[in-house]
Amino acid sequence: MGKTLTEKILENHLVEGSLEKGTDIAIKIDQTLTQDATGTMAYLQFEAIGIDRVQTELSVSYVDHNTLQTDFKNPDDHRYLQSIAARYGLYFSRPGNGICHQLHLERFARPGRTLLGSDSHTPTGGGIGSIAIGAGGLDVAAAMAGDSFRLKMPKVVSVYLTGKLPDFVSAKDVILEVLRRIGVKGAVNKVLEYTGPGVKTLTVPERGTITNMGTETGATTSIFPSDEITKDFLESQERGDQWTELKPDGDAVYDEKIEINLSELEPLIAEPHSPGNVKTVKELEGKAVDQVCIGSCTNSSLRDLKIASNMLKGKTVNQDTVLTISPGSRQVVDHLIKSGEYAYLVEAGARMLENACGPCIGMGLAPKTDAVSLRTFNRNFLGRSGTKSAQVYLVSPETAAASAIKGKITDPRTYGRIPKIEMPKKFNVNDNMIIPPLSPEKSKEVNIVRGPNIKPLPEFNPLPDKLTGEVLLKVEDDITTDHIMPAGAEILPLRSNIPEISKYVFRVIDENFHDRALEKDGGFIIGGENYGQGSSREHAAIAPKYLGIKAVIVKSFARIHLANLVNFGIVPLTFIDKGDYDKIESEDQLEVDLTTIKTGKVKMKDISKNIEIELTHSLGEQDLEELMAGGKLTLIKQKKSK
Ligand code: MIC
Ligand code: SF4
Repeated sequence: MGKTLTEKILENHLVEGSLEKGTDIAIKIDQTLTQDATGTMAYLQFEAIGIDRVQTELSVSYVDHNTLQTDFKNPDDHRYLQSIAARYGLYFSRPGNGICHQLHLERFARPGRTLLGSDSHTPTGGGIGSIAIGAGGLDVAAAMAGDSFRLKMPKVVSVYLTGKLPDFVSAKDVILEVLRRIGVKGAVNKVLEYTGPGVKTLTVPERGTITNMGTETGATTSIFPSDEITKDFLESQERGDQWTELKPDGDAVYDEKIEINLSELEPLIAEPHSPGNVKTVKELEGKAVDQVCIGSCTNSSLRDLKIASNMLKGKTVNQDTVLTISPGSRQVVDHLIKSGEYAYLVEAGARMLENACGPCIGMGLAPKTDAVSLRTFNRNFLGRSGTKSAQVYLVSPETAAASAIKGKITDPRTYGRIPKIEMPKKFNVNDNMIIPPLSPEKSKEVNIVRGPNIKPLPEFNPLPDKLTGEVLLKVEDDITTDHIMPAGAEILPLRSNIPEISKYVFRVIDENFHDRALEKDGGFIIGGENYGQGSSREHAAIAPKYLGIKAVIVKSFARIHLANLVNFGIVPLTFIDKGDYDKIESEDQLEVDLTTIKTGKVKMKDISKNIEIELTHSLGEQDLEELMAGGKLTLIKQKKSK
């Protein structure tokens, strides 16, 4: 039986288990990436593991999230990260160099390699034919220490592309179409593998846009084959020697198939507050727009900014609309400057921002009260922009540019002149903002620099057999990590300070959560489907654990968050009968008996309602060992001290 590309790469990296779908497997990790907002915690954990040098083929530490420096905290973290990279053998991408995923695609991602990143959009690397997976910082730290990465062997979905994108319709519309069809939990524990004749019509950065935002479907990752187009891209980045052809077998068997005719697509838009709320731009045309933001790891490649600049050439941004541009990398800016296209953006009145995540994660440029903000980004979760009342819509660069000019939601096909863009044969490669690893001898002499905001890691105890306490919060379906542990300019600088950041847990939906959790000495969270979708931030587990959360009991979990809960000793349980969700209320007293957890079943008493409910989980033996020890790090340390 023929194999899919996903199966081929996973098989090459298999350390434990088999290719049987849904079973636990462990794979060897070739490359890792971190960014600053998750990296500080990941490296504190790496230090705690106590390895002298990273064990991977390549590990890169990027700085792109916490670049707004309103006090000492973020720059202190940057210095810490730089010193860690020098000490432990990593590449360090300096602040200002660009967004991790864009940079990794340009400079490091390789066909056929595995990449584990402490950021949920790591699958951008799937655009070049790597198996690139997002994970919590501790899993990335363990991979840097040479451990394999555990996951459920995913099902493989063929996304079969035919045709060719029409003018003004782009890669963003492809992934919005996928989201329109399968929604934000449609690909949990699945890989979206792109196949069919339409694949060859898409360049690597366009493929990266698609695999990047595949994250919003809950997919483990997304991947494109490595073909002649991949070869051209690698050559244009002076990395031609890293190319290898990769494709599925002709008779590969897929678990599911989605067919998309690119020629039939039209501009799409995701409405607030979920990337899964997809409509056609036509349906919303004419709505006044206060802010347009172009950039983020989804849409900040040279191609995307060339389209935007050429559409804005000779025009002025509407007087009632603010346009921001955050390019993906210095390479992108360098090209735009040398070709003169940067000037088109400046002359049109765009506010030119740093090469960083910026407004995507609420790091500056928050929209005004009740604003309509149109963004080329991948997430529009409530409050993420920094303004809770803002209505954020997700669109392509074409739709964004056309709307910025008109000041209202505009179908770019009505724009008129078709912007002709010319892509360079060779990119301007300049790695002078990437500091390479030091030799093992030199690195031993490096001192780690720690600012006062970097607090020691909290320690967690082994779990007791019985968990008791109150339901502190009951929430609905699709609760995101931006609800659990919000980000933004005020909170992100606290990522290396768990006691401080824990004050903001659930802040967007429940202002008193922190105080109540402490007052009640911890307790339980009840949730619906797809709990914890979104970011890889392990702070969404560590901070609740710090506040005494014992178990999270839901209808279903998002993949990365589930792993993070285990990593920090919060018991992730699911209802066997989803109807039981309705029986439990906030403030109920619960008692959860963990003595049978190894059987896969757990009994819970709702003492207030005097009922018994059966729960289950999807954890393997090793997960359970880590969980019951109080978390993965506790277990690693215990094993080391023996
Ligand atoms: C995001 O897009 O939500 C982030 C910020 O990049 C996160 C990582 C983080 O919270 O630091 C992600 O996607 O994993
Ligand atoms: Fe940065 Fe936004 Fe991409 Fe997350 S989604 S890595 S915040 S640009």
